[in-house]
Amino acid sequence: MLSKQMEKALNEQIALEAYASFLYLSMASWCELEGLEGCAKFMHRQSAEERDHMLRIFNYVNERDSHALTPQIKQPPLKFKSAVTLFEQVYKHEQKVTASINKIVGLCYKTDDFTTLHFLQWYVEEQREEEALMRSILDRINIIGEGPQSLYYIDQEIEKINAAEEAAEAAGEEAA
Ligand code: OFO
Repeated sequence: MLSKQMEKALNEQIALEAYASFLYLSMASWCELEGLEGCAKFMHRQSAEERDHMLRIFNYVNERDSHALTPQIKQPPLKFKSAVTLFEQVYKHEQKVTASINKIVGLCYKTDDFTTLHFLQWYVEEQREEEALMRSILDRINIIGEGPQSLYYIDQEIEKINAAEEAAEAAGEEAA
């Protein structure tokens, strides 16, 4: 069984991952309305991934004979100033998630919960990858520059990332 403190921390993490899933879904919707098909597809995939992150923790908490709680989700923003501000917000949110995971890792050491520590290693690696991906997207956007004409090129760049991720997923499935 998890300690009460760990159960609470993991339930808060469930809520954070769930919020990320809804935030990215809202971003996907906005991108679709703006005609940014590549960005919309990207955000839909991110949203689905975050739901998966939430469920992994959810199932882990119950598996440890503790109580996983379905979180209340606050309303995410519905509109975004630009593609740049949207990706800046994603990056900022991912940094927040990383900080929260690191805090729980710290709690694992403090309470000698090495089972949860082992479980969280996947998240530590995932956050490193996510932050690096978002930083590379922001770098590309900065190189292209802002403005209405740039949007087409930004969307094309995100489409390239979508294609690479789909190819990686397909390769993973073949190997399995
Ligand atoms: Fe699950 O927070 Fe992003 O990856």
